[in-house]
Parts: sequence; C-alpha cells; structure tokens
Amino acid sequence: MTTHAVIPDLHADLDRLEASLAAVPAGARVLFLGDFIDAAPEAPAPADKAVLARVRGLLDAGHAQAVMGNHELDAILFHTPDATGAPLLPDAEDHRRKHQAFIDTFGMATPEARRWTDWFLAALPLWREVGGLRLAHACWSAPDVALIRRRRPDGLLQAADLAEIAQGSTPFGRAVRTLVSGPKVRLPACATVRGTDGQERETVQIAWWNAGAATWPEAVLDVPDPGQLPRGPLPPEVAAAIYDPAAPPVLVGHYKRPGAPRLAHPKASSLDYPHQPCLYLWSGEDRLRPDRLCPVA
Ligand SMILES: [Mn+2]
Repeated sequence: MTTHAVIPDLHADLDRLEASLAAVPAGARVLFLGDFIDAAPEAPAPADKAVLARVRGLLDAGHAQAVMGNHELDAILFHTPDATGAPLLPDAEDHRRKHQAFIDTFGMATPEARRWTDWFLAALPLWREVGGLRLAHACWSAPDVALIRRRRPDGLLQAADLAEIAQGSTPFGRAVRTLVSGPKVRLPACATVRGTDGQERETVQIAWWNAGAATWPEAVLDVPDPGQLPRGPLPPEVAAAIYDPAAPPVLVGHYKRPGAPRLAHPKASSLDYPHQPCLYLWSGEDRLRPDRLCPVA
C-alpha cells in the first residue's frame, strides 16, 4: 500500500513546508490538512504567495491532495462582497491582524486575491477519505459531514453557500464551521469554568478526538480544573460530536497543541504542533501508531 504523508498547518511558513516535504519518503503521496496562509503576527518572513504556489503545484501535478482550513474559508468570505459590496466576513480587527500578510501581498478583493480564493473554493474540499484514512482541518463530525454531503457530496463548497456560512444562520453553515474550526458548545448555565488562560468561559472547545468520551471532563479541551465541569452524562449535542471509536482513523490540524507531538487517541488526533512540527506517515493502519509520527527538522 502506498504511504501517505499527512502534513498539518503551514501558515505561510515556506521553511516549514520545504522541511516537511523533505521528510516525505520517496514514493509517498502528500496529504495537506489546510491553513496554508496567515502567518503568526511574530513570524519573521510570511510567504503566503510562495507557500500557495508550491502547494498548488503539487496538487495540480497530482502529487498531493488537501482539505480546506478555517483560514482559507475566512479568506474566501473576506474577499467576497455581499450584495451591498461589504465583505461577507466583516473587516474586524482580530481577523485583519491574522490576515495582514495576505492582504499586503495580494490586496483586498483584488483580481489576484480573488484568483486564490476562487482556487480555495474549487480545489479544497472540507474533508477527504483516502483509503481507510479520514482527513479534515479541525473536526470529523459524522452528523455534520452527513448534513453537508446531502448538498455537496464531494465536500466542495460553492459560491451559493457562502452567505449562510458567514452568518452561521443555518445548520449547513454551522456544520461547515464545525469541520474547519472544531466544535464549541455552551456550558449549562450553572457551570462557571476557567480556561488555561484563567479567563471565565461560557463556551468550551470539545476534545472530540477522545473517541468514546462519555463525561464532561473527558470531552472538553483546555479546562485545567475538571472539578468545575458539570457532572453527569453529556448532552446529546455534545455526545454527537465525539468521535466513534469504531470509525476509521482521522487526522486533523488546527489546534496549536503545546509541546512535543503526540497522538491524542489511536483513532483521532491533531498533528498541529507549531513548536515541534511533525508529519504522520500512514500506511493503511486502522489504529494510528506513535512511531509513524515523524519530526520535521
Ligand atoms: Mn486552523
């Protein structure tokens, strides 16, 4: 069986892209997990154009496949005007900070910016299944994939979908957000929870990869004191987001996990370790193996 090298978020880092590709064994196929653009504000040399050109070259040549990240989706919405001419994604300070290098390179809704965002829409599906491996940018939620599949069987969005995604006004729009940005849920009103940053939270991110999780402490991400969490079983909408341990393995990026790369679960894991980049070499195994996680120099 052909080996597939799964490469997580690149965020306009050409050195990381080239180092990742150098770690791909000869003959392996490359699978990218999205978030090609939008360098961290402190990045020394954002290279949106060079990273996109390299990735597109590999896709066009049939050497690689990819899924869409939340940064590509936000760029599509940001460079697409609504009926009044305003961007579908409002030009807010926090988004502009993340997206500034792309704007500096390509401009705002210019023909060149639109050429790239049109390519994101046409070439980057929300999910891929390669043999027995599933890929998405932030989450594989079976009910959300099923809901989107009814309208877009191949996972590729169309221009007609964009307004409802920007507004989050429909189940379809919210399902798209869950796949590219991960599930977040509102806690029961009685719960007061502080995150790792010490801030009080009304919503929490779901550690949906904890396949089989049945309680709040097993199901949430980045809540340092699980004693603050509600007791009892998960509400149905949270339980539905947790990965089925009998399903095929799935890899995502997105979560900017701290420290050294590790698999979160043998069936589902993020590969996004910005401080110690890695890739995963998949050769058909039904349970992910720690020894297939490779450091990127
Ligand atoms: Mn992301």
